Amino acid sequence: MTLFNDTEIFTSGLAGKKVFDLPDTELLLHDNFFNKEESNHYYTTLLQATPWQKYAMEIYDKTVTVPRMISWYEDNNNLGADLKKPNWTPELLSIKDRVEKETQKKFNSVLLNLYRNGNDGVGWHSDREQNFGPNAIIASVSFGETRMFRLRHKFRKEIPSVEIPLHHGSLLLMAGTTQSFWQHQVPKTTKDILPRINLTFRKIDRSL
Ligand SMILES: O=C(O)CCC(=O)C(=O)O
Repeated sequence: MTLFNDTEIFTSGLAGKKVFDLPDTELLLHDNFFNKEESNHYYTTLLQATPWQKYAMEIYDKTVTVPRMISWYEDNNNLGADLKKPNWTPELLSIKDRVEKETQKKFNSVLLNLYRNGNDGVGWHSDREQNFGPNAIIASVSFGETRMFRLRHKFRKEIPSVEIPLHHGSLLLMAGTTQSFWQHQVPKTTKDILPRINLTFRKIDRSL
């Protein structure tokens, strides 16, 4: 099946790599990291085959269901016997392999987010958890609808926020001190849009 061939529903962005010249961050965007055919294949397969779940978190004594669906995969030998996660699918393993070859880094887990429409998003946060270790490297792959990825410096309010459109098939690398100094979000939008899937590959050290 050929997807999106006639419609160009999912633009694939401009070719090439972009390194952002911003303080306290190492940020690299690789548009068209996956070509359109690969991206369409991964999009369709992940949309259908992923065990998407609602996720609720405690915020100020209230339980709030986040406006997106999620799924988490992690190497079973990292997790311990009582915490089994779904096994990595062939598609996830091949995406991980490409990302690892490009970054020369090894990842042992991935968080998948499904933004079903413009009502889904993620608020300002940093990916800063103890078991990521200092200066965590996060490799973020996007398939589907282009969504805006915003970054703001946590401490230097004079630095304008940055808006990066994350296109179908793109890879965004966040490294160095990014998670210590910057926050990011994917804002909701009133536009009538199609779903987007985002995968953030991480290295978790459960002994930390
Ligand atoms: O969807 C994205 O591009 C960002 C996802 C994100 O911020 C996260 O998973 O922590």
